[in-house]
Amino acid sequence: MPSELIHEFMRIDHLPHIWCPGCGNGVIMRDVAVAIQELMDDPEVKLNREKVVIVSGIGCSSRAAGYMDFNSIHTTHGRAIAFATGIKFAKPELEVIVLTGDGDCSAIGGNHLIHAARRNMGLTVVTFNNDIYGMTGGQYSPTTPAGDKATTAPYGSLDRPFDIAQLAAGAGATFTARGSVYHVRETIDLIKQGIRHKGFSLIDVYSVCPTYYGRKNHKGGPVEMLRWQKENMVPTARYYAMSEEQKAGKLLVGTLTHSEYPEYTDEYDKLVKRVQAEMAGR
Ligand SMILES: Cc1ncc(C[n+]2csc(CCOP(=O)(O)OP(=O)(O)O)c2C)c(N)n1
Ligand code: SF4
Repeated sequence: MPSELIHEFMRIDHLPHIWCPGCGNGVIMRDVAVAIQELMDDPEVKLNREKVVIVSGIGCSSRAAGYMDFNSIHTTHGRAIAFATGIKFAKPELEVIVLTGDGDCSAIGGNHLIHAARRNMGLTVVTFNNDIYGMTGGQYSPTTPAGDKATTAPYGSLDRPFDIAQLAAGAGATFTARGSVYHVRETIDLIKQGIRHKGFSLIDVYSVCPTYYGRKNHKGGPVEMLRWQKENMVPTARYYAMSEEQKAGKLLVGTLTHSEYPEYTDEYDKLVKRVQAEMAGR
């Protein structure tokens, strides 16, 4: 991260951070900071930093909320979206951004995820998806690929993994996208689109955890894990120019679904006004 950005957006007194060398979390945290900065500088948007709230749960990735110098809250494991929903309800004018791990948002927090998506709550969720529980020692998570190893699956996981973006889209999210720590520029742009989208948006960012997922599954170090993303994840323009054969086994980096539907706090406000008018007319 350039030093101006560190001084502008980081709580220097919270450093050094806890992340392992080669972890993807710092890259995604920077993507979020750059996305915010670019939206603050964009004359069409003029995002007000004072209106940005960053909410996280618990996990290595969730530490980002503590390191970022915004109105931020580091909550409890699995409850980031629940806290964020409460904040958005209390002050709908705030731009509420959730930073969450794959375990945090799709295991213990799975119900909060699907119901916030179903309601189309005006939140932007950025998942730091490293396919494992990093903080607690490498247990498998709902995104661990079937057959891959984890502390709790020493012979390989039997479970079929979730595609978090598909899960959110199926539950009603109106903007879903996939990014990666290799595809920095694309991921920043997707986060910006998610913040600008009115309604529930989720950007599933594929991260790397060399310490647990990489080591247990012989994926090499951070460089090899990033190389995998470079070779197997394809940005939109190139992806759609590929033949079906070329697309086999490749993952799109870009917008996955985008639709319009009334945002929940707007609808709630209308409901309150309608009921107040009815009561006043009695
Ligand atoms: C209610 C509750 N259950 C379990 C835990 C233990 N715990 C802390 S972090 C974590 C998993 C974190 O995994 P993930 O959300 O994928 O984030 P990562 O550490 O990989 O970034 C667990 C199970 C807890 N703190 N609170
Ligand atoms: S355990 Fe994994 S996710 Fe946690 S800081 Fe280390 S590399 Fe990152």
